[in-house]
Amino acid sequence: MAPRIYKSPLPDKPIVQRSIFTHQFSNFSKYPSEFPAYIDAQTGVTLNRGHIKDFALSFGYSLRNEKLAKRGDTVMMYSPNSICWPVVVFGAVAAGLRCTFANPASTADELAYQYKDSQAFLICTTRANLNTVQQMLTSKAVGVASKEDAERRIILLPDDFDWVLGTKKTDGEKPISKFTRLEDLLNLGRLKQEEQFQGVDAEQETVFLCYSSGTTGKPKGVETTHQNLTTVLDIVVSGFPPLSPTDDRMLAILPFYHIYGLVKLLLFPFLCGVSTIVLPNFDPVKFCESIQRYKITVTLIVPPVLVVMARHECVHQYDMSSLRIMFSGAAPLGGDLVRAVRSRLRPTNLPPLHIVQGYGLTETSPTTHLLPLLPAREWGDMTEESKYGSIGFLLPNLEARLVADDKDGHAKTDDEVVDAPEGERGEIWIRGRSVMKGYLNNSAANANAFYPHLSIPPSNPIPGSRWFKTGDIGVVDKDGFFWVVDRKKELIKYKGFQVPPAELESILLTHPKVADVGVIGVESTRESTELPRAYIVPADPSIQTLELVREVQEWVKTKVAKHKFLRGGASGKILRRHLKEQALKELAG
Ligand code: 4UW
Repeated sequence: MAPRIYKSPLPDKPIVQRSIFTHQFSNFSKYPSEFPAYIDAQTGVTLNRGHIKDFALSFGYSLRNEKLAKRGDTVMMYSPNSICWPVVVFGAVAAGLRCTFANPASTADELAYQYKDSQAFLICTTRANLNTVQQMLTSKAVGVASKEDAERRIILLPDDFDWVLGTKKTDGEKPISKFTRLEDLLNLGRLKQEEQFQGVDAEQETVFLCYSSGTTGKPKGVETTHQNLTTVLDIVVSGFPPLSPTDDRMLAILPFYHIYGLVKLLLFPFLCGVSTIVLPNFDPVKFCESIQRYKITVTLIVPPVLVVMARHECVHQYDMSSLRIMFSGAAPLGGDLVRAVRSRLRPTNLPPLHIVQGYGLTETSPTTHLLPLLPAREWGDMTEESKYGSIGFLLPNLEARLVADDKDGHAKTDDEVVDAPEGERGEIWIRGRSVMKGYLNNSAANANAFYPHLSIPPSNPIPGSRWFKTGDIGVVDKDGFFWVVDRKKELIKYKGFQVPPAELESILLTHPKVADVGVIGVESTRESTELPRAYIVPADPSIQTLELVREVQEWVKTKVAKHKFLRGGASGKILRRHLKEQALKELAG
């Protein structure tokens, strides 16, 4: 039977063959170079479009000409959000390098895993993260030869870009550093934009390596190519409500190291000529204060931010009237929460505040679906309210299927892949040019993640020709809108961050008092997130379980970044209740 393939209601965009750097700067002359590009929300220090181009090409020049890195090398960025990010990322890309991005809260062990796996050499980091970096580089796992060798790999990012711009108001001396500093690499020369991109194979060349566990196992390097990014940016532009450089400003609280923040907040606004106001993390007061101060119109968030907006008193202490759109993604968003935030933030005398969703994965670069602003577009008699909770329609250049059965991933022929009947649920499969090239050096994970195009030899896959299995269960309604209704894969999402159960389990198994363990996510409607919870079999059965739970919970905190802490109830009471529910379910089944 022919597969049931869903397409976008929007027309396809032409596929381009150019580097992501050329693409990012393709609209450069359309907007004045004095126009603010990235603004530090707390200090107001601003990099305009001209600065970004100038600094990126200068950093790229130094990387190449100071022999810090050669074409194809991987640079790691390990820093909270700051206005240094575009300089580092665009500069590294201009020099023909790959970038990998680490969670700024990563521990030395987590960092070592990614540093080695991505084969990174240079690491750009902040003064605050230096200790962890040095610990990582000199650890057994990485084992650099000497302290000097470790120091040679570090590029220190400025705490304060005022020094770099020469606009620092005090006459104090610049702090002395034994490390190469970003600012020292910004005045040695400048690449000519064109010369860097000869020989870029946009279809095949990997430029970003974000880390995702996919459907199972430990985090893996996701090979995102230039063409994945140029395609996703172009299709997002056509699905996103129109933005105006003069009227719109976007607030970046989502981390740039995660694909959602990276593409939608670091790359996308610059391409559209819109200013991005950068905060290092989410803090309710700073969030509201920044919306008032910079008259933010668009913000991209995760559902737990909306929970805060629905409850925190600070929303009434600041003027939030500039907000036009809040885009939520990375985890499910319920209609009740949308209603609660809308009525709280938006008195009826103001233009509407749209709270809509996007959907995607690290592996799809990321956006595949967006909910349009209704009824701003011509969508018959649909109202915005009727689509609360939907992830919207498929973006152009992509195809989707909802697969009811693929023999648990072992389907070998097209006949063995059964699509869900109309209106029924199935696993979302996606195909198109923005789907990743694959997981880095991991043929087993790639074999699980893709269903091949059977008429094309797997040794030479045409980009976008294979079906990527998302591990999410969805349905499509009569209007062609998609709804994510369940997750088939193991992944746990804590406030939009990935928590791979296999990673936590392998760490927990190294604890001497733990004989066996299983990690799951438990739903918290109050916080609108899942919470990671471990079930432990003690090595010594006579041990006090509650004490062990507490001990293990504290111990995990020394091993992993904050979002992976075990939060899903440590008390015996909660555990017992849950186990009882579990037992009842088993008996009923
Ligand atoms: N509803 C339910 C959703 C949703 C969702 C994601 O960490 P990753 O790999 O990637 C992300 C990407 C988020 C994102 C992408 C594009 C976009 O426009 C946007 O929105 C505004 C957000 O989180 O995790 C991927 C997994 O996260 C879940 C889902 O399980 C998916 O496989 N997920 N978005 N709207 N679940």
